[in-house]
Order: sequence, then C-alpha cells, then structure tokens
Amino acid sequence: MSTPPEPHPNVRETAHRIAEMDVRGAAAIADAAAAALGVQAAESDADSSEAFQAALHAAARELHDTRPTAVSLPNALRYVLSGLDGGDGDVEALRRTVERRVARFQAGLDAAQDRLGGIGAGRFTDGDVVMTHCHSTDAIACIEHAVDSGVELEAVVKETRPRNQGHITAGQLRELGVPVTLIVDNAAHRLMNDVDHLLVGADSIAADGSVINKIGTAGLAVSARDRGVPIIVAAQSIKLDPRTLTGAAVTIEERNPEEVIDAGTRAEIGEIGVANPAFDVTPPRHVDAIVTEHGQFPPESVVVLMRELFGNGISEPWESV
Ligand code: RI2
Repeated sequence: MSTPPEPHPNVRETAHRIAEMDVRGAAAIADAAAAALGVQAAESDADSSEAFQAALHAAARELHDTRPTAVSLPNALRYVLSGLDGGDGDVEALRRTVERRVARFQAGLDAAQDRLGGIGAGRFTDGDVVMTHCHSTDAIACIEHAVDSGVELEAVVKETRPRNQGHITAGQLRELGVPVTLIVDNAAHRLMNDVDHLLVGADSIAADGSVINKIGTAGLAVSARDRGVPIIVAAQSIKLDPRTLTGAAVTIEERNPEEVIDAGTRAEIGEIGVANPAFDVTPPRHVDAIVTEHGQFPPESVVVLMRELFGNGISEPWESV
C-alpha cells in the first residue's frame, strides 16, 4: 500500500485545534473542517486529479479522526468531498469545485442557524426562564431571536463540568442583555421548579430521535420530565447522523481524565479510576421538540427529515486512505 499524502499544515493545525477543543461546538467544528479542506484544495501542488483527490481524502481523514461524536464533522467533509465524485476534470476545475462547495457549506451553516433561531424563538413568551446546558450556538440563536423580537427572558445557566462551557453561555447571554443565574450542575434539579424550558443543543441526532449531547443532558432531561418542563433541542440538520439510518451506533468520546482531576490531586487521593465521557444519549421519550432550520419535529419523526436530506446511501471517501 502506498503512503497517504501529507495533509497541508493548515489541516494539521485545524485537526489539532479541534482535538484540543480550541475549536469546539458542533457547528464551529464543521465550519473549521470545511475551511481546512478549502485551504488544502487552494494550496495543493498536485499535478493530476487523482493526486489532488488523494490529498483531499487524506486531509479529510486527519480532520475526521479528531473527535468521534459530533456528526457535523463527517457531514461537513462529506458535503465538500461529494463535489469531487467521478473524478473527471482537471486539477484547476476540481480546485474551484472544492472552493465553491466550502463557501456554500459555510453560508448554509449561518443561514440554517439563523432560520432555526427564528423557529425556536416561537417557543418562548415574555417572562419565561430558560435553563441551558453547556454552550450551543444553535440554542443561543433561539434565545437571540426571541430577545431581538422584544421577548424578555431570563436564564439559569449550568456551568457544565468538566470544562465549564456554561461560562461561555453566560457571557453570550449577558451580551444579549439576558439576566443570568449561574449554577453548579448539581443544583439543576433543585432549580428545575423555577424554569419554564430546558434548552440544549446536540452533537448528533440518531434516526430514532435519540439526542447525543454534552454529558449530563440525559439526566437533566429526566429531571425536566419529572417537573413537567419541556425539553427543547436546537440542532440544525447537519447534526442528523445518516449513519444511524442503517443501524450504526454513535460513538461516545472519552476524554482525558485530567479534565476531571489534575494528576497531583489524583495521586494524593490514591489508586482510583477516572471516567470522562464527553457526551450521553437522551432517549426520544425525554425530548419534546427538535428545532431545525426545516421546522420543529417531535423526535420520533426526525427520521423523515433524515431520509429526505441524506437518502439511504452515504459515502465516506476518507475511509479509503
Ligand atoms: P453548537 C458542544 O460539544 C455541546 O455539546 C453543544 O450542545 C454542541 O457542541 C452543539 O454546539 P463540545 O464541542 O453546534 O463542547 O450548537 O464538546 O454550537
């Protein structure tokens, strides 16, 4: 087997930033991965269409192998690479095709988020209190649209251990003028009586309507159900996982134990194991609505949208590298 071509340094750098979570959030990861493929295409010195495609596939593989759960990543790669199907055309034509598809994909992300924000905003009325988990740009878009149309909201923001992405949410909601109460994750059930909505994002959505999102979402949804608080998932359609149409399970990322406890403190405690799953699975029965740019869906019917958008066959050209 021949050695796969070396990806462009920008691809390496982007992959590193995604793996280290300097770039994080399902939409941002997709955006960055598409941009890196654009750089790979723009600066490729391949002298044949086969070499050009091989280099793009290798770049896609490097990006793909960074984080396993957010399906927006393979969906972005698939979108950009599908422009190369067939392999006809010279290098310049292929280069232009990739650049066009990257631009179209990135514009689509922004438009989808804007559209779903408008749809999700319709769930809120004046004086509502919204509980959030982690940091989701799709979820914030719903709050932003509501606030922009004059609806007054308050937020209870969970800090979201171990990486405290709730702090990002708190800052962005303050910028929107939303009063924020920050809580530790353990206080969520206690505060559930005081909120009107639970609003979260998603990293992947399976064909049965299960929602894969930041660790803690599944338990939080059980708590919200118990208190009769509606559970809304804001997720543009690149979060739909077409691989699950044929029965594949979503892989849950396990991250470095040092995100949970530093090595020194761990050593002081003595011999312990540490688990750090980054995501969990909320079953469809614990979700009220999935808000996408195509409208709002009960989780069980999201499969209809999935089939419409992806059909039954999906390609994974980076697997050939
Ligand atoms: P947007 C995040 O994962 C959170 O789980 C969040 O709900 C999800 O991505 C979606 O984010 P991580 O990358 O695409 O922080 O809505 O592990 O911004």
